[in-house]
Amino acid sequence: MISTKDAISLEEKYGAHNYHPLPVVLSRGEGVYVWDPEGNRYFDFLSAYSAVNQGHCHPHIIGSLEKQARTLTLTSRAFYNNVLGEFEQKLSSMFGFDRVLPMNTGAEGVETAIKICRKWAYEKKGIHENEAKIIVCTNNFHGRTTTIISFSNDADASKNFGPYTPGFIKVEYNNIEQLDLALQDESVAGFLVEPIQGEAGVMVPDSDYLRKAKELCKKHNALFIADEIQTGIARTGSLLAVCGNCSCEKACERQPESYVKPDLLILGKALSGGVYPVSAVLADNDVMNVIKPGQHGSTYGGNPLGARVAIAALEVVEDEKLAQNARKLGKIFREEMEKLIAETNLITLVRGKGLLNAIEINDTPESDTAWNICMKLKENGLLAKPTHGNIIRFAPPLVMTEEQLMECVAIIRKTVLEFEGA
Ligand code: IF1
Repeated sequence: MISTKDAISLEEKYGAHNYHPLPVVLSRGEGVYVWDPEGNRYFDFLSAYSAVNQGHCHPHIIGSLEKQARTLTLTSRAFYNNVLGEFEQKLSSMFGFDRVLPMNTGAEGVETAIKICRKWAYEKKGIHENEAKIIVCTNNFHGRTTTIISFSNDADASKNFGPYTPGFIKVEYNNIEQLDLALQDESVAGFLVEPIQGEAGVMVPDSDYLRKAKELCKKHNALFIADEIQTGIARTGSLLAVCGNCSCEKACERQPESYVKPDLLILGKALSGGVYPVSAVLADNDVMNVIKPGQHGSTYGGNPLGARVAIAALEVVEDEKLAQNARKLGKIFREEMEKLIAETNLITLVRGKGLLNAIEINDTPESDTAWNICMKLKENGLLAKPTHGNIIRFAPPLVMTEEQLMECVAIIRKTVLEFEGA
């Protein structure tokens, strides 16, 4: 097998340099573990940015993939296929929406939601053609297309990729007054929001923010659009982050009072357990039915292989009660980090929900301290990545056991205390 050194130098020589990875090469994965070519084992504390919630190479998902791959992979939507309907039914009933529009990547899901929202605004709300605006939040991350980066305020994501797509207004995240003000504009079609901002450093809004935002949207006849690509599929201790404090496997079975139902829900990443790109937009009839034949689609969107994989990935979430596990382990993890914070000056805080957490390192965003800690964590057998310089995101697969989590806590503890002593 190719060595770590050779694999890295091939990428360095032949790949576009659009990433700055931690210098570790992964050649195998199983559950919460990944291995490098030299056979070193690591706990995966990134889970491919929450795509691998079900753990690496989950046997049920891979079994479904193998079987379907030998049977039928792609038909295009020029014809029906015998798996898509089953997938759409499963997704609709699990998340409580009338209809599903399947795509592939997260960014395509976001683009789809934007298109549906605009079309709804012209055809249902009566906004004048080409005047619809969508409200977004500061420090958002919704993907990499030219339209999506048009409303990013991260210079790396947007600078020199213009001209930018018009039609977006920015308000401060977690600021309900600013949202209220922006919604006064009658040409506003919707509000696009991450229920917890991932890339921004796992920013959890006030507990009533989403509910109030939804109420304001309703009052002003604008669509509440939740990007749950990263937060959805059990990551935050609920099936969706908008499920609030309920951890059952269906939205919204048990605690309707804690649920903030979006008008448009965007899913991706763990919808397919990190096995094959599948994203989807969910909506009820009054919104989804603005899309008519020929008006939107994708060659691969809704293909039988992806649909079969996604059905299996959702079954794993239900069968293994991943939302409940994420909730339980997340609580333990933050408690353990609080204990560590009491012992060290290197970490200033821990925040998050379920198993989407981050710690802040006591140094400037320009420093390389968080990066160096991640390098030490790697040497000690745990993989995590810094974000925004001094924040480290911790998001292990949700199939982790409490015993494994405590082993990881011990690695983090040892690494941080050693680092501080050095
Ligand atoms: C990369 C971040 C995470 C997302 C939300 C849409 C998308 C994403 C809320 C687009 C994607 C990824 C993409 C990945 C890094 C990663 C990320 F740090 F950049 F922000 F997860 F935290 N909405 N997030 O988080 O989905 O088109 O990529 O399938 O390398 O850019 P995609």
